[in-house]
Amino acid sequence: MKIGLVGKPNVGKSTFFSAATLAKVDIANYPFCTIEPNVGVAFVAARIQCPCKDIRQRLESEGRIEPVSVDDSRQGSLCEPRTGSCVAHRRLVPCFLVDIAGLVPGASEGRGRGNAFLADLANCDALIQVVDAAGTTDLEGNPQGANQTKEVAQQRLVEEIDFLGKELDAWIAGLLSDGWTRGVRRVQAEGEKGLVAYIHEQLTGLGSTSQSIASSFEAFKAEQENLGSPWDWESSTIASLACHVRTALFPIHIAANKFDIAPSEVLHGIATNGTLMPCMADVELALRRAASAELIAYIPGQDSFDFVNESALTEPQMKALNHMLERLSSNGGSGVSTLIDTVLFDELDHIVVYPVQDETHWTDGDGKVLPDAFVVPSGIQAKLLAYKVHSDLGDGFIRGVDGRTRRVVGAEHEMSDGDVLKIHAKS
Ligand SMILES: Nc1nc2c(ncn2[C@@H]2O[C@H](COP(=O)(O)OP(=O)(O)OP(=O)(O)O)[C@@H](O)[C@H]2O)c(=O)[nH]1
Ligand SMILES: [Mg+2]
Repeated sequence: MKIGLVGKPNVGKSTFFSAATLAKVDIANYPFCTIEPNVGVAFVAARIQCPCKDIRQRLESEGRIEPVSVDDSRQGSLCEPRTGSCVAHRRLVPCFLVDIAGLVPGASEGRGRGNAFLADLANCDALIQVVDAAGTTDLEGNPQGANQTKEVAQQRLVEEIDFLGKELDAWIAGLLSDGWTRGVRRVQAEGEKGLVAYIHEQLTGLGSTSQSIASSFEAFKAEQENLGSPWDWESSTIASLACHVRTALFPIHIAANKFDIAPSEVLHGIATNGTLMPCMADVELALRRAASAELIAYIPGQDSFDFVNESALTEPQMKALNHMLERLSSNGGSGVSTLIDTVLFDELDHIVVYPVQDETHWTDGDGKVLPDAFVVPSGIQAKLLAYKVHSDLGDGFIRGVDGRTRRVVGAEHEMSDGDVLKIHAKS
């Protein structure tokens, strides 16, 4: 799973990226932690508690282990995650983030990083546009002073959101226009179906599916009057088609950043086709750093934190942290990890499942408890999950066994959030 961070200069993309990917060293044991400078791993808490909670309950009820002691640093967790971590049965799973710089006017015409920039976007499963909700910068990112009025901030915000949409629209319109005559010829042979197939083929690199193209084509048609035949379409008609296709292919979620200095009610009436979340990326970054230094105990996503080492704090540090505590509680959290969580689990509709080799003890071949947590589309079929674990497991799939119910399940069994599955395969 890969989420791209995009936005005009100086809005806080890199701050958001650093904050979201800064994990305490003991959980950052991800093999790809530094793949490229702008690619990192954010650890997101699974929504359902780790199944190691079920194991603990069983063992406790059978009197085989003691209840959790107060000094247990893992607060009861028994699993052995290969990546991420688990404390108090809060299992952290990896999600890739990419800091994509280079949104400039005219990217679709090759300005700035041009097509390389757009190709970076196309490689992501979802996009988060970081915007300056405080209106302190213009479209090129030049500072315009703090303390902007709500009207000015809103006007800049709308302009900013439109700007990315228009660049993407122009790029897609370009891809469609490139072979338009070829597409139109298919209409003569196959009717409208041929045109839809052409659009789908032109845009497969962007993750288009025939279904998403067909439905955005319907929405486009419903909006147009006297459409006429495609060989007569003006470039504005193709642009409108591109816009419909873009909203289907690239829902854009918005991190309304710098919310700490934004005028009140700035987000009222702002329309988007994805999630809109107030964010304070620099607050999140400061808190994660303080947590890494073991000055505070902070769980990303929460609206407060505890001081753990007050005597180590200087007076200015104490003051700054108290100020951030206030901001956190008045905004209901910094928004950073809440937005990633919402995009991953709600917008992209993913779940976390746990493949194991031993359906009784929920271990792998080496006896490790629940070592793997896979982030997969909700309802994924057992056999497809097997392919994600290993292609041999998919090819040789015989049956699965649900770890909780011990029921045998077939290749088409649909997985739910928090499921534990043993896969039997021919070797
Ligand atoms: N007040 C406030 N400032 C922020 C916040 N997040 C980032 N900033 C500041 O915004 C400025 C730009 O942040 P960057 O993260 O470098 O922005 P960017 O979008 O990566 O900029 P480019 O890489 O130039 O495109 C820095 O001075 C940050 O400290 C926030 O939540 N609140
Ligand atoms: Mg940057």
